[in-house]
Amino acid sequence: MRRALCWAVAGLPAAALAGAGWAAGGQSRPAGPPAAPRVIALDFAVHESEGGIITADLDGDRRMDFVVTAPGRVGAWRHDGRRLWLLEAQVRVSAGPSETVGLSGHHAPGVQVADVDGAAGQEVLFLDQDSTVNVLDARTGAIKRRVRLPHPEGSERWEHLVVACLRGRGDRDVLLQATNARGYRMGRHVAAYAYDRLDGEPLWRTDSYLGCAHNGLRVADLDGDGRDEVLGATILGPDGRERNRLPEYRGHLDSIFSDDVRPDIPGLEVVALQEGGPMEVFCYGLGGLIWRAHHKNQEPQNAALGEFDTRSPGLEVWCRSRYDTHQKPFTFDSRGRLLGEYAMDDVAPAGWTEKGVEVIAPIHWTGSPVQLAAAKERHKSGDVCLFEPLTGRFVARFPEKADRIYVADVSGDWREEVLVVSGRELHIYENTAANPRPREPRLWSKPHYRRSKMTWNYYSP
Ligand SMILES: [Ca+2]
Ligand SMILES: [Ca+2]
Ligand SMILES: [Ca+2]
Ligand SMILES: [Ca+2]
Repeated sequence: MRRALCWAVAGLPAAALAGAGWAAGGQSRPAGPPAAPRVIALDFAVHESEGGIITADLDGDRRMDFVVTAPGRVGAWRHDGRRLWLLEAQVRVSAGPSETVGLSGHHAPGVQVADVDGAAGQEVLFLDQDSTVNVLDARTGAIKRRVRLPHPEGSERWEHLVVACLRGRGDRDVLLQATNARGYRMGRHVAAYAYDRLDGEPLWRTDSYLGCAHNGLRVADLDGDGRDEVLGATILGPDGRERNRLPEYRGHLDSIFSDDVRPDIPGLEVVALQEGGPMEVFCYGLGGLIWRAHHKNQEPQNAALGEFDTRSPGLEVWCRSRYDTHQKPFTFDSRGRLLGEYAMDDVAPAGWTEKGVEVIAPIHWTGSPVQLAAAKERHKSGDVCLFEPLTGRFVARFPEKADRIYVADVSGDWREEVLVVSGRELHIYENTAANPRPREPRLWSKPHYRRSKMTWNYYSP
């Protein structure tokens, strides 16, 4: 089903609309003409907080498809919008803050897609509310396996599942995470299972993992040895042993990301944001802390890592700031030095909520080396925008009633699209302007991109 939605880009200068050159980091590249989204009809709505969306090739035709979750529902749609399957299941998605109701937190899809059994085709994996790992044939939705696993003492149930490569044999391992059932809930309990021995003993387990307060664990192969590390204030090696722990800090981590922030340092770096204490941003890796920085002790709360300024080596770290209204974003360079700041009120178009932006993700939209950020209006099913993180300049505004926003490369020309779940529809916004660098490798060829896009939630898109 396709439906043309009319465009309105209120409050933007005509030059921006015409793609008449925007400047960031010395680059000048049109943002591309806005286009009506492609619309896919869903069979259920995604409401406040619970459930989300991921993309993966479910049917093996090398085109990216979509899995959407909501309480009691898991559905899969093909690239062209045809429904592949729909399942009624008590998928583990959670409403509200995970520190009171458990993981996997606001907007988390609670589902993974990977080839976990090594046989033909991909599998879809999710936990249900009863600590059972459900494994489906990704193409048909047929249930291949259900294994109920004992959850740790002091926890309510297993709450978060992530597929990882821990033994160097591909995506054949499963990480499970749970919070303590009483008090301020943190996902301290982690167990790793070989997929083919799900009903046996775990590879390892720990009750002392220190992660984020609001989102489930994420993984990335930090040192490039083909095996994933578990990211948090503690970094666990693929064998479950603690490799690193952030130096003493107060409060808790709010969100966490991984990318090659510092190309001069081997491997990937981790960036995490502190709530409490001096409100610092931490950049660290397997070798320990690289830098910690704050800007006037303002809470960073949300961040986007990306190439936002090509004159500044490495990736920049954009921070949104905490303010409930009148946000004041600021950006650090890859060494933790302040690059700039601005007031959201000075850059947002007329009519944009004074509460600012949320669910902010870096996006390769234009195809130039400089990335933009995509976000939605905060605390409402509102509009979606693309903006320059460094300057705050809004490049495009998509009139929407966005309940979820997700950025991923689904069209196949390596650039990324903006996916919006609005009620019972999925809207896909694609840049129809010519791609200036069509030969770039697809982002999915980077393992950490794939991991990142499969382990997102509201706080760590
Ligand atoms: Ca496909
Ligand atoms: Ca590794
Ligand atoms: Ca690096
Ligand atoms: Ca840079």
